[in-house]
Amino acid sequence: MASTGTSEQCNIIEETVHEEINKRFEELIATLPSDRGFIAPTLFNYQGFWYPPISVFKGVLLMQNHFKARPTDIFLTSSLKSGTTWLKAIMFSTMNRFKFDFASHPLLTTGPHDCIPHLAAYITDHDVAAMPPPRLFASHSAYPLLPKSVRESSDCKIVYICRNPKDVFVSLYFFAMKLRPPMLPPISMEEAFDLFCRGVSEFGPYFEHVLSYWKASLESPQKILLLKYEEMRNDTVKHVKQLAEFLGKPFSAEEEREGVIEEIVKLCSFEKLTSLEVNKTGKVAFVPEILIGNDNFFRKGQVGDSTNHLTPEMIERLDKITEEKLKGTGFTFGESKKY
Ligand code: PAP
Repeated sequence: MASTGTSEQCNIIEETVHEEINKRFEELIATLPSDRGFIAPTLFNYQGFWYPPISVFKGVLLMQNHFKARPTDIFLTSSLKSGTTWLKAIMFSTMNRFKFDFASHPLLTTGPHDCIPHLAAYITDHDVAAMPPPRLFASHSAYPLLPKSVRESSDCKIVYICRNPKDVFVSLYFFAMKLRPPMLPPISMEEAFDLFCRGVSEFGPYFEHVLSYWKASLESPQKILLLKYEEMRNDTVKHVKQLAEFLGKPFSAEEEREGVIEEIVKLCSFEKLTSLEVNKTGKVAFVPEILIGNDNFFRKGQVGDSTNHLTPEMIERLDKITEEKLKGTGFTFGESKKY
């Protein structure tokens, strides 16, 4: 892939860099601990977190070594199945509310995942330096694995969303059942649950992922906003307002009077997004070789669905792990009024 400018103007990844990363990737993979994945046949533990050996992992290496943060950058970060799709829609429509009207909004014809790219996938074949500010990116990487320039920037913003681990597990299991290649041996819910409890799941361990952002948010509250899926479900308007303020784009009194926040909430609601053709039949390619139907990112969108799928023993085991992991951290997962 050819560069289209000087390194100052453009940081599209050069072919030689791809070759170097491929070499490093092959060397790394041979040395990393591995285990079973929910979706991928094998996961590799890189810097304490589990990655599938696909181009996203290579993208993480590219992102860590070649991405240069700018003060205006905004990151949406999350572990899998914590509310990324929903927050992408909310963040995109909040940040771009002066550009688009609700009757012809891009979200009516574009899936949320195509509105905010995942940096590790996107950086492999896009010129991220050419993107106009503010650049919005998503990442499933835990905080310590974000590029150094992002962690060290005192200006760029990070919004992290987390969710109750029981619902994350159930959501992830059903997602994996749809996306796991049919040639792989099946994985039962019990096997997957055991892996999750041992901390093995794509981009996990889940608790360490959440706590990495929790700790960072305590150190830099002006830089990192931690949102909880359940609390957002309880009062979405309040959280969209909080998000806009955090991102430096507060709603004016006039916007509030005109119901702009409610419009955003309605546009991004589970009901609205799932009614759209693009989210029923459209597909997203995070990396060129993998096309995923947008419908896979919407299932029930409920809080507490895990109680319909987990046995009392599973709930007890995961509750106990949650208690142990969170002990002394000051962090608690969100709760729902309807839970
Ligand atoms: P990802 O990590 O693969 O991007 P992510 O969007 O984080 O997935 O999580 C998907 C979950 O969010 C699904 O939960 P469920 O399996 O328990 O149903 C999905 O239904 C839910 N979700 C997607 N869009 C919305 C929305 N607009 N409002 C509320 N929940 C949503």
